[in-house]
Amino acid sequence: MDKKMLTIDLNSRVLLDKAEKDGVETMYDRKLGFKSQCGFGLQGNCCRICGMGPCRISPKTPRGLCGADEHVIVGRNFARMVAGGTAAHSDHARDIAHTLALSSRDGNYKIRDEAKLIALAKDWDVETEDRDIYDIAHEVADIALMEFGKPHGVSRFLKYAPKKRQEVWKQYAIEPRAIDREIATIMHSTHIGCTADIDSLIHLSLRTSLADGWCGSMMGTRLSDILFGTPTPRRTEANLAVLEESKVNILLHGHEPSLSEMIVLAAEDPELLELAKEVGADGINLAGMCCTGNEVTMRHGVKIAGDFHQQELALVTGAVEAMIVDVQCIFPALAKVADCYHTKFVTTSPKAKITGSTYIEFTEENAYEDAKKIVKEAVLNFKNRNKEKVLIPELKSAATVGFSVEAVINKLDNVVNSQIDPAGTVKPLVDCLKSGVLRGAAAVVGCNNAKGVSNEAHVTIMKELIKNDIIVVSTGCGAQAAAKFGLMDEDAAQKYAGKGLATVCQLVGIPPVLHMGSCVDISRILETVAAVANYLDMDMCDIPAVGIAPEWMSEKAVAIGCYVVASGIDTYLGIMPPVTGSSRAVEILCGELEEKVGAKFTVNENCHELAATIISDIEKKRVHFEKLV
Ligand code: SF4
Ligand code: MSK
Repeated sequence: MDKKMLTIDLNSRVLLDKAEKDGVETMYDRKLGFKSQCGFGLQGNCCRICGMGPCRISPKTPRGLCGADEHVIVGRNFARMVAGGTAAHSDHARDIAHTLALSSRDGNYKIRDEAKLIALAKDWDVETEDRDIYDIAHEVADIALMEFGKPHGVSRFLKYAPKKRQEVWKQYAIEPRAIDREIATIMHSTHIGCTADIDSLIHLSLRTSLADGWCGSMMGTRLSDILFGTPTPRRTEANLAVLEESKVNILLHGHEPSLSEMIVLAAEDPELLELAKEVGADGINLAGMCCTGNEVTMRHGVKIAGDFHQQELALVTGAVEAMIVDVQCIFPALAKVADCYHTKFVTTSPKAKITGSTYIEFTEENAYEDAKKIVKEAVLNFKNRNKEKVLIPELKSAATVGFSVEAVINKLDNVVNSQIDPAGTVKPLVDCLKSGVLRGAAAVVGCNNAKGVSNEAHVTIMKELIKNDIIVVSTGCGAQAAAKFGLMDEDAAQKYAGKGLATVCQLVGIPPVLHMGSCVDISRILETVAAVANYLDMDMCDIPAVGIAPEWMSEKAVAIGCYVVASGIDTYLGIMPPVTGSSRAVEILCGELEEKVGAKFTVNENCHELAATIISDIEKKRVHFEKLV
């Protein structure tokens, strides 16, 4: 098989050729090297939870040594994926809360959105009158940090969901308690000799996932907005052609904005710009990958170099002086690829040290100095670039990014008749959904997965949905796929959208696919659906809105899928999770959950069929919705 057929991104194809010539191995080579994947692993029925294992379930060996059957083994593995994903998102939030605790008027981290801080403080009964904004920030940070380990009560963020949804969570007993407690409970319950009941394992998974969506992730987003500013729409460009031959190219990859925000500042430092001149460069060019890329593009318009599957290929351009990473979604393979060029692969977090990288620890206490040190390394490395090895591919697309909930509402105000309607609400969106001008809304989110063709499912599904007047919002690497393929440019509405959506886009001044941020920012999507449901006094499961992860791959995505379903939003996956080893797990996840939480999973690895199912399901949901409104 031609490995270039494993991606639809033409820049990636050019660089796969170059990698071959340069003798560089990439994920695409490794994929071809894997003749087939382990069937037990694919179905989720291999257990290595205790030292007697691994135990693999087959017709001849239907139980593990302890007697666990396929349902127990699949359920435990699934629950542990949810715990892993929740831990990653929430630990990110914990770091942001610590950063908020360090904020000060004359320090590295300042408060950029005071109104959001005051609103959160009031929600949490923190005194705000006649107090210094930083004192308020520190108290809010302490309360946020308590959400990880508080001994009593449930998540403080549940109250942002519609009342009816809160009732569902109470009734089904999935209101999450402290974040760390939920993660620890899963790790304990899935230890050998604990929970051996698939219904219970899925129940635990949903409760833990809600600790991610309606606590960890939501906290990460809100506190990031408070510290770094709530995103507003801005223009940018996407794909590897954003690298510049004449400049020092620095790639920011990973997740937490506390590092990338400082790098953005350091890249403007006159001392470093002068140094760049001295080494013969025309300046410093920052570009982002994965969710760090999303964070900095949403707040600063930093260009998007690419997505998860392009991280190695970015280095293959031979034009990157430094790839700076913090946590999550970083290929260990980058160390080897960087070795083939002059690129410095800089790891910065004690949580994600990688053999073969240059480790320069980043600490929030010494943030600006650390960031300067890292950028200086990159600048000094410019002189080591081998011009003969440089190939920057040609394609890039323009995009408008930065659609926080506030920005969406602000845009909607463009069509409010101020004589009749108040500004600052989701009423225009509700009106479009009610009238059927927009048939529904879809969140297309998540990663790239080597089980499929990179970007194909994302782009196919998004195009089908907008053609059928379903507005799309996107985060994570899905958002980067949309930006790369021109779906986040305003003119995409006229090119690809149905008549209703195209009209709305033109009136409001938005593209048909809205960039809402990084993986933790799926909480922005939850808040938007909640706002629509609240406006209509409905539950979230009554709104014609769906979640879609066409190319998901990470444990974080499993946690996200679970909390989106638990929030009452039907969720569609383009890659089968490792649960097919248990018929009962499939029955619950893809069926019975609907009775309990009002939503379920649907999986289809054929993206055309999946898109058709989604469109038809949204139309079915409209019948119910139209009766209610
Ligand atoms: Fe085997 Fe049971 Fe141990 Fe799993 S927990 S490895 S099924 S003995
Ligand atoms: S970065 S979790 S590959 S979206 Fe958030 Fe992309 Fe998925 Fe990582």
